[in-house]
Amino acid sequence: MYSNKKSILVIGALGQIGTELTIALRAKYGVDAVIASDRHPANEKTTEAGPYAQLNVLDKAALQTLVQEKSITYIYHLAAVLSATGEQNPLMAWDINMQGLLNVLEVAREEKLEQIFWPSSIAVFGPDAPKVDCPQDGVTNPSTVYGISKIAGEQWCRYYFEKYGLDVRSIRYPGLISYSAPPGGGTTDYAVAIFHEAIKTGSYECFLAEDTRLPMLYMDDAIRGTLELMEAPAESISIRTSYNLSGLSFSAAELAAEIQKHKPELQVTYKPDSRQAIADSWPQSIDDAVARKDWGWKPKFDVGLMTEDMLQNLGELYANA
Ligand code: AKB
Repeated sequence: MYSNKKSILVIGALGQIGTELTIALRAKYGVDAVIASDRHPANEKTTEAGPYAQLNVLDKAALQTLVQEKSITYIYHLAAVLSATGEQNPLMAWDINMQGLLNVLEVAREEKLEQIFWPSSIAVFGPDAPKVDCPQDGVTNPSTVYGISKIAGEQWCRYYFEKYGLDVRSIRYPGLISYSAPPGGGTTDYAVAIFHEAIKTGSYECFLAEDTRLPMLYMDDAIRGTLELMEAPAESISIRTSYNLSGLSFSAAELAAEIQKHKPELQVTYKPDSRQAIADSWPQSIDDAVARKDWGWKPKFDVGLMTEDMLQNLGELYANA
């Protein structure tokens, strides 16, 4: 369990998950307890929000100095190259995803940190995995470099736990849907872009086919689940690689129809590109029974609630822009 005093470093704090996780951690543990970091230099927005450090996670010495200077005890390491960008430059993706994680694990071991969070992904599963309700221990064999880096990363997390007792915890996130910060370079990004276009232009050309069904999760649920996992008693954590987590599963056409209930004028066309092959290699839905049993995971948002919340929040953001 968390002690009262903690010093938390979020790596990749300006990304899709990092933006919201940093806010949630600051709301829970205090603004000054959470240092946001990213490879981008500080600006007015980042420094006004709370402590910020420019950090390239590939620079292990800089990471270690920051951890020592700020007496960091917890790291949430979110910086990664996602599936679609990874296929454009596989060796770069491998380097950033693997070396970044290894630097965090090594610094955590050397500095005896209390807890680490690192996200894995449904991309660990490839074409051999069950398509429907893919179980926790389903065969993986990923076909993207992103998936390969995630399955290798999961094994490194387990290794550091078993060999050094490092308390690393992880979730295999499905596609995440949120309105605060855009995703970048993923295959599930269409499910965010379609909301923006529904509000801005009323038309959207989808890069996946209409019957492509993928596992997804609303960001509110993802953040709550992450905090719940990190606060769960260590003895209830039976998975030291990464937990399957499920929330939503819909096809591109089903999502479009849900948005059209509120925005009937929305026109959607489908023009699959290279991301279709990645989507086709992944499961359509995930079985998260182990997370439910171990630490009580339960999503709150169904596709209807998620759609209402996205449209309302994005509508307000665009109205005030
Ligand atoms: C991606 O599409 O690459 C990510 C993921 C499923 O991990 N959103």
